[in-house]
Amino acid sequence: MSQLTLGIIGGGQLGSMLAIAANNLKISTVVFCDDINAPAQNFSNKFIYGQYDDKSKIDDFINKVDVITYEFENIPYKTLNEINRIKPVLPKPSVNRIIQHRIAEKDFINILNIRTTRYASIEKKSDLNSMGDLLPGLLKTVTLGYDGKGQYPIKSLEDINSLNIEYSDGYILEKLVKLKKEISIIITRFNNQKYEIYEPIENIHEDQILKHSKIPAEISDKILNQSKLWATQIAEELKYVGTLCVEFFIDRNDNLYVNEIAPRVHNSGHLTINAYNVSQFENHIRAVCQLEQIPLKKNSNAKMINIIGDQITIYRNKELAQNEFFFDYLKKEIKNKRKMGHLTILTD
Ligand code: AIR
Repeated sequence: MSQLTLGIIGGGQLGSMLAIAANNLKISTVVFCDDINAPAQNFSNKFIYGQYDDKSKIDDFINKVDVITYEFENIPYKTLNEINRIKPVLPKPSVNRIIQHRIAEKDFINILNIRTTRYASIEKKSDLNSMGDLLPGLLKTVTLGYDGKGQYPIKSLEDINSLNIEYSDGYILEKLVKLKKEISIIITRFNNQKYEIYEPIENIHEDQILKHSKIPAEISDKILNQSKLWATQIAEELKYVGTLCVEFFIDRNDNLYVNEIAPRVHNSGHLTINAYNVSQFENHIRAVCQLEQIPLKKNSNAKMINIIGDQITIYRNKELAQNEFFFDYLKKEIKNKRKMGHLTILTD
């Protein structure tokens, strides 16, 4: 039995599913989170509640673990870096620093000759006046924000007047593509330069929140191969260790664009728990803890439905069919637009 203890920074649903996967591999877990009600404490061996800049809590956490990972890209770089000086943090904090910053992230992708949507940095309101050709677009905070938080659709320059935002926080304006489909690739890179890559997942968003995911994605072979190649190039260039997700747009002319990178396990990959021999979570643990790499095998096609807000109360009382798998995130408070659970349906 392994004696390894994994530290997980962040305690939401992704942390929960990582802790469960670690536990199945006989690895104990300590979750460190700034939310006293963090759901992952229900699945970890230990839980440390503290702010991410609380030195004594950070020291306590470091002392209890051998290797550290994180489940949320919004963890401050400073915290990750400080911890990494003493015990290994994987993926390495410099990866998170690039991806936390939407402009640095897109610049990095473009340097690899991989297409993104067009974008510009917005530092003050007047910067938007000359941005007509990036409209319709999406104005996003450069750092922080997820699930549509800190994002403002802009159809025309008039829309700017009704915005009540602090431009000095730093924004990016991204031109919208004429969207046909969204897909994601989940890839795990191991320390030894080897990969396990899942087939593309097709995603449907509603109100900027992921609603459904399914495999197989209905896409051409060209898009399938290109998306896998780009995700592999990104993971390699970052010298990434662990599971990473690349989200893509496909436009009406079948052009592929990288939307964004998530340096972590990803919501669209929840279906890998039931559809594959090894889930995205288990693969992440295997990579960061340097365990054996197992070739991926799909056992079934699948569809995943995100359960958002008060829909959770319906699912908590729902009788499940044999091919349905429900996961309740056990979040203390039901909030509008909050991801509360998911249901995976194996389709054949
Ligand atoms: N998460 C991370 N990036 C995007 C998402 N959805 C997950 C993480 C994080 C949790 O959402 O697991 O901890 C936060 O959810 P909430 O509902 O507390 O904001």
